[in-house]
Amino acid sequence: MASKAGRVNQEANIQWDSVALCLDWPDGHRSVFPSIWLRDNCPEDRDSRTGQRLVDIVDLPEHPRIEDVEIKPGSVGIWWSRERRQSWFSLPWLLANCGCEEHHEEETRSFWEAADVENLCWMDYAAVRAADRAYADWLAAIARDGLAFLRGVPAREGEVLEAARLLGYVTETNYGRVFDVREVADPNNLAYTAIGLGVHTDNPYRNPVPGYQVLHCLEPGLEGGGSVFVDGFAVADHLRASDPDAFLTLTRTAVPFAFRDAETDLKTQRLLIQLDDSGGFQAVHYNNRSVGPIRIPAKKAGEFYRAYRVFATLLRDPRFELRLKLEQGELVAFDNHRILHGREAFAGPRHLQGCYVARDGLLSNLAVLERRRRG
Ligand code: OGA
Ligand code: NM2
Ligand code: ZN
Repeated sequence: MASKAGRVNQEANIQWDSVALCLDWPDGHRSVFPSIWLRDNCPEDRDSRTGQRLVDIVDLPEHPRIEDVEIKPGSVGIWWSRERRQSWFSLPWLLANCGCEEHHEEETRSFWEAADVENLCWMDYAAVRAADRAYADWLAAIARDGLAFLRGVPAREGEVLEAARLLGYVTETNYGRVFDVREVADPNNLAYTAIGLGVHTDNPYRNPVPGYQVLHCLEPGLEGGGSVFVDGFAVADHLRASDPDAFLTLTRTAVPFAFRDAETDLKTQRLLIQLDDSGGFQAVHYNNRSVGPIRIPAKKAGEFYRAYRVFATLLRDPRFELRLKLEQGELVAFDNHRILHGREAFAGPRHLQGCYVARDGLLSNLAVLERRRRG
């Protein structure tokens, strides 16, 4: 498929009737824009300062008709029947908003497994903070791979919050704005003990589930304490191919998750594998420590437990694992709706600081950086 950008500098062949505008681009692609869609997107119906729309769908004619079309280099003007107005659309804008299947969101994520871990992104904290280009590269790596690392993050308390601001807005939870992952005397969560944790996503019992997680190593401890990361989408993709029945079951069975301590009582239900409206991956949620009793008809229980076990077995297959030990001053940021993380049991004074970041900031920051780069 030719890229959209490749087409925008060239003129299109334009045809129209009263209910649609049809643009044939030089590479043979055809875009068809229904008159109601064009009428709904008239640029003059937007506030010039904010770009926000000033009209509501019910303010528009139900069956707007195109009366005439005027063409200038790079843009097309539409005269509307029974309205004294002409609306101008730029050709690049029309192409960028073409509604055909082919132009729907292209996959920008790339799923990885153990064999690919050499390609995962490690960058220097100072470099990412010093230059927009490096900053954008680091964010883009998280968007693509679901995680990226930093080294040279000063091992001081609270620095994780500074680093987290690179991604977006920090989400405060019952664990605080920042949480200390270390062994404590009276833990409310197994994370605050020295035992190993199987791969999981955090807080599936919360609504919404925290979007990103940042973990910063202040003190790696003496023995053990290595980290494991798994791309949940790579595993789910493998499951889709290798056991379609199990895959389907996990995309349809809501699983209860819960967390409870003296002050908190969180409960919600999640699909372990959640798809978007076109069958792409939306989220993977998995946390053996906080699964509640699933309420399921007896005749469906067998298939659910089979599917759950097959998925859980794949999640611990070394084929999908990235294993490393975070050293002092190293930091990982990862998509908590995609990447599972775990740790080995440890001994000695290990201390990580972590926080959660809301989901929408990363792509917003990346888009703004990209906008600035284009000038
Ligand atoms: C957690 C967790 C990882 C670690 O706190 O949820 O997974 O390396 N910690 O201690
Ligand atoms: N902590 C580290 O989701 C979980 O319960 C994992 C989260 C306590 C914030 C642990
Ligand atoms: Zn965790």
